[in-house]
Amino acid sequence: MQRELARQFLHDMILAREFEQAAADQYQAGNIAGFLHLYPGEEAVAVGSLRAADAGDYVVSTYREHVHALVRGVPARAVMAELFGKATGCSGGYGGSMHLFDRERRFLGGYAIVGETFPVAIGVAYWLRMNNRNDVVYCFFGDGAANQGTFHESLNMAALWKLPVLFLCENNHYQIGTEIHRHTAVPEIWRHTTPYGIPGKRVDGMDVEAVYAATREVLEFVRAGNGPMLLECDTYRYRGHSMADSGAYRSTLEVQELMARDPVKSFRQRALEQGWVNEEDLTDIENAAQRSVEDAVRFAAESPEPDDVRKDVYAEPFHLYGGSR
Ligand SMILES: Cc1ncc(C[n+]2csc(CCOP(=O)(O)OP(=O)(O)O)c2C)c(N)n1
Ligand SMILES: [Mg+2]
Repeated sequence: MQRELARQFLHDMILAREFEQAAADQYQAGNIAGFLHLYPGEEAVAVGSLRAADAGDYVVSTYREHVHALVRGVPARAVMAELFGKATGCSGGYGGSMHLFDRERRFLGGYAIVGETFPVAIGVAYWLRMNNRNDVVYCFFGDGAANQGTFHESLNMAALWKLPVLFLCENNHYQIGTEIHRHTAVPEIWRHTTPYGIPGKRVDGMDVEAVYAATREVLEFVRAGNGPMLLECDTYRYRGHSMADSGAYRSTLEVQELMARDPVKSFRQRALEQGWVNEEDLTDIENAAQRSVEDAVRFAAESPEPDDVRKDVYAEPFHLYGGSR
């Protein structure tokens, strides 16, 4: 592993952990409304997979997407301001936590509906194929989403048309409070692509290096025109499903066991042992992450709210305003 890449992983994962903690604090302080789904525990998935992407690749994500956006390069300020519903947010303050969007970075959302990402991703991939483009579409989804009809419909079409999609499953073993063996008959999600002739693979999602290596392999396959592939990342979320959920349906022992495999702490340790960083470097990375998140919160708090709720609403004015617009 190159030193630079190791530092990048550390930077991203430490920033992610810091950002999500600040988001939780701001939610509790009443500065963020609606639902808020946080990512601690799953950092190695977003960082390992997205750091393997090219700048031209597209990303379609779920409602647990703050860290995907950050790793893709959306500034922390723009993400936090969106969480606050401010005009300076990456979706102009109209989307909030579940609807981050950044056209320039090809980050196409942020979707609140479970399974909504699949048709969007294959639509983009179809366009790429029609235009002979070599880019790949990342389609993030959770273990629970694998039971939606859209998953199977999209797999079928993606296979038929050999679409350049990386179906990336973040298997955190829970669909809100329902554990995977209670919601999915065959809990190995990577095997669900078999009837469609799509290869699948599983990787330890708590290990950023493993996720990075597996993603590179999958991308190579997809970019070569072989059609889609699925990568299942075995991971865990440390917090509840959203801020409204304490996660009390899980045993303390289970949470403790997974906490002992913390992807941020374990890679931190490994990077030290390998001599990729020293304690001083780590302090610098941690301080920089803290400063950047504090700055993002300040920026979000001081930013104005959107001033026109009708902006970007595409509807017949007659129905909305009685024809008197
Ligand atoms: C179509 C649809 N049904 C139900 C919901 C309510 N809901 C929100 S998140 C969620 C669980 C999804 O679990 P999973 O796909 O494993 O993702 P995770 O939250 O674990 O990342 C459900 C059922 C929804 N948003 N959309
Ligand atoms: Mg899940």
